[in-house]
Amino acid sequence: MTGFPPDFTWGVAAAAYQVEGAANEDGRTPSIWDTFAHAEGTTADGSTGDVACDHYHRFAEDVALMADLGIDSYRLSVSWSRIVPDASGRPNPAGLDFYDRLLDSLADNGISPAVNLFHWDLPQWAQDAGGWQQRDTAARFAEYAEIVAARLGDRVGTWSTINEMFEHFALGHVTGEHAPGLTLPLEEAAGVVHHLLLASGHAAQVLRGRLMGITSYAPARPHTDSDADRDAAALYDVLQNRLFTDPVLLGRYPAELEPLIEPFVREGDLAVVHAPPDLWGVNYYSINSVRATEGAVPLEVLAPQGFPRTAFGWAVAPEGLTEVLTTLHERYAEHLPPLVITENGCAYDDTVDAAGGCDDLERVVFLDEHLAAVRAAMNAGVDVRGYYVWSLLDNFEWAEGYTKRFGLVHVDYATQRRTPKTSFGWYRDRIAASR
Ligand code: GCO
Repeated sequence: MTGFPPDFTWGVAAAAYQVEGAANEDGRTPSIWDTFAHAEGTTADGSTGDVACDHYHRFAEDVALMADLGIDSYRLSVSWSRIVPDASGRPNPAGLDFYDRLLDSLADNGISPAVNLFHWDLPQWAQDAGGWQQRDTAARFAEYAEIVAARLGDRVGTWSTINEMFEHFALGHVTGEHAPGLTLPLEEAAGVVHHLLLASGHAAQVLRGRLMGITSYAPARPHTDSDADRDAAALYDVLQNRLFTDPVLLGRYPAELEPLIEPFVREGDLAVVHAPPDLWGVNYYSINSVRATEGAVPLEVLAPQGFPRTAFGWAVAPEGLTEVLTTLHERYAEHLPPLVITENGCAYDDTVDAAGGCDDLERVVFLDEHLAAVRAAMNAGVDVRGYYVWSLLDNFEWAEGYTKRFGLVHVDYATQRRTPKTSFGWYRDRIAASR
C-alpha cells in the first residue's frame, strides 16, 4: 500500500517561543530562552524570539493558511511564562485569553489542537528557583498543567507534556548550547532527567483526554566499526532514545544509567513516571554517527558521510525513519501505543523570487521520501496514526536564530509577509489525495 488511511492525521507543528513573539506583552514574563537569546553570542545571528513570526497577533492569518492546507491538527506549545508569569503560581488572564482566541480560531476551521505544555521555555522565575535541577519544579509544572487543562481542556484533541526531554537535558544542561546554558557534570545533570520525567508524570495525571508522549528518536550508528565506536553508539542510543522512553513505557530506567539517576529517585516516583500514554510522538530529522572520545561524556555525534545534506548539514536519510519506527515497535512491543510522527522537516536556504514564488523542491523531495518511509514502516506492521510537518512557518530556530528555514511558508521577518512555498501546495495536494 502506498497511500495512507482516510483517518490518518495530517498536521503541522510549531512551538510558542519559536513563533509567537509578543515576548513582553499582556503580562508574559521572560522564559529562560528570552534570557539566553538576549545574552551575547548565544544565537548565530544575534537574534531573539522577541518578535519571531508575530504569531501572537497574526494567528488568524496563520490558521487560515492551515485551513488552506486542509490539515486535521495543529501541534502547538503554550508558553508557561505567558500563562503563569511569576512564582505565586497565579494564572495570567490575558495569557490564557490568547490561547482561547487561538483554539477558538482552530475550532472554527475544523482543526484539532495537539497542545504541548512545554517546549523548552521554562519561566525565568522557575529557573531562578533552581529550574529542573530542583525537584519542586515538577510540582510547579503540575500546577501549571491544571491551569491549562481547566481553561483549554474542552477544546484540546491531544495533550503532550514536554517536548524532547533529551535535547532540553543535553543541550540546555550538559553542553550549554541551549537555554539555560548550563554545563553540568552528568552526575548533577541526571537530576534534570528525573525531574523532567516526574513533571511529565504528574502533569499526565491532571490532563484529561488523549495523552501523547513525545521524544526525538534517531538511529545511532558507529562512526567506524571499531569496538570503541560501537560502544559509543550503543551508549548514545541509551542516552538519546531509551533514557526517556523506557521509564514511561516500561517503568524503569535503562540499567546502564540507573546508577546515575538513582540518587534523585524517591519512593513512588517511578509509579508516577510510568504513565503509558495513548499515543507516542516521534520527532525525526536524521541519523547520527557516533564516535568514541575522551571526556566526561565519552562520545561525539557527527553527521554520517555519504548522504545528501540539508542546509543544517544534517544527513537526508528517510530510511532512518523506517528504522526508528520498526525499532520502537520491536523494542517496546505490547508496551508501545500507536505512533505519530510529531515532527519531520528540513532546513533549506529558501528565497522568494522576483515573481513572488518560493521554489523549495528539495523540501518536497525530503517530505515525499519521509512519507514513503512512514508507509514502509506501516507495511511492516507498525501502527502509525499521523504525521506533522515541522513547520508551518519559517521560525526562530533556537541557537541558529533565523538562519535556518524549516517552513512550508516563507517568512520575511522584516515585513512579516508570509509566502507559501512550493512544498505548501504539494502538502495540500498530498492531504487532499489521501481523503
Ligand atoms: C527539535 C525541536 C524544534 C526544532 C526543530 C528543527 O526537534 O529540535 O522540537 O523546536 O526547531 O526540530 O530543529
